[in-house]
Amino acid sequence: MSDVRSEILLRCISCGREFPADSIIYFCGDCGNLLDVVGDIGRLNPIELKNLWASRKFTMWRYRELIPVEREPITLHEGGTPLYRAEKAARWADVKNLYVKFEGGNPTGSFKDRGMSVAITKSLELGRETVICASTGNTSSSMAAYAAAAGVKAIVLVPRGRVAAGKLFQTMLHGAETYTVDEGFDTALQTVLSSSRESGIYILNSVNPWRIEGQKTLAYEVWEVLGDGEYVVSVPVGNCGNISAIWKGFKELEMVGLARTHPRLVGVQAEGASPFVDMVRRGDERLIPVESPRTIASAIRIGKPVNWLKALRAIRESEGLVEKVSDEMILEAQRLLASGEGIGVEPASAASLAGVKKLREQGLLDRSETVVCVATGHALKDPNPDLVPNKPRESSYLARR
Ligand code: AN7
Repeated sequence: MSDVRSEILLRCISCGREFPADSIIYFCGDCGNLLDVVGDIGRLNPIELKNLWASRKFTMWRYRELIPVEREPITLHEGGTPLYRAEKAARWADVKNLYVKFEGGNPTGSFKDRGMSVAITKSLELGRETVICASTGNTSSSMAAYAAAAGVKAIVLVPRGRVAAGKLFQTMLHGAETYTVDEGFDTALQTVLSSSRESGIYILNSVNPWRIEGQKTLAYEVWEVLGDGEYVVSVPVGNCGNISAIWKGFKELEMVGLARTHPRLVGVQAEGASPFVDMVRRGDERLIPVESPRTIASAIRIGKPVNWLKALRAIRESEGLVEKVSDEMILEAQRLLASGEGIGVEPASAASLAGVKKLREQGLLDRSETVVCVATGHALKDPNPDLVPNKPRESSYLARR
């Protein structure tokens, strides 16, 4: 079947100005807003697509008709992650059905691998030999691994002393040239954006619209199992990229004619880093940055999410909801998933489940709902034995038990 590659372009999400797909830009030259990758997907045949996808192995590249790259992709077998039924978590959050989409099952242990597979492939198409990102740790781990696979040089900026051990280790092990900033993620990203304006080094943060093209495939995978959208998808929110990507995926399923409806999206932030949730609740379109974001969930310790406008549309268009949760509730959800379900996730990832419970407690979500919680990263990313009450005991106690 033909695909959408020939008519691909970049379009400003605000003023609609269009740019050729091979432009190396992240923001509209006119109004400064973000860009979307768009293609004429309406003319694809939904039945043919469905059969083709089902005939391929379960990685995100089974959806390649909707992933606009030209060359053979750089892949480490990303996507195709498990969707677990989680009954104890459903009882804990007080909803009828609950599933966990376990993105920790990706090659470097987070959902970022979906986006990096596409973005690194695009880097090669565009002839970029060096890539750069700012990161709270998962983006840098993923970029470092995919850059290694592609033979491209990786440069990383991370907040000093505030990146989880597993992530910093991965970033270094995969060979990224790593720099630290004294401030948080938001400053690191500003530094990347301004340094790249001078150097021309290709940015692989989620301002890069090709990242979104990979991450949207999570929606296709959930849809393949659960079908049309009579459910809620809960997503931890930091820089607002992933929830925007997942929404793009669900919308495209409708545009292609594969789905008749779409799920409602729920965006969850940590209480100490909740500029997006606060804006949605105020009902305006003015993101007020949080100067010193605080939360145990270091992955989403972000005060100035760049993709907020895309994410706002995801919540509004899907008739979704937002919620913010305490660190205590995040850790409780993490322990429940790990010791009740056998699903090990990092704290930021547990925010999606904690948010569902809190929405239920407040009566904002119905008990009859089917919910998919996106568990964005693996427990081993952020090991912290001090936070687990279950401590090892000396072996002589074994005889007395
Ligand atoms: C586990 O790695 O921003 O809302 O630099 O690692 O798309 O930012 C990580 C984000 C959720 C939030 N869960 O996603 C980074 C980074 C985990 C994450 C998010 C992140 P976005």
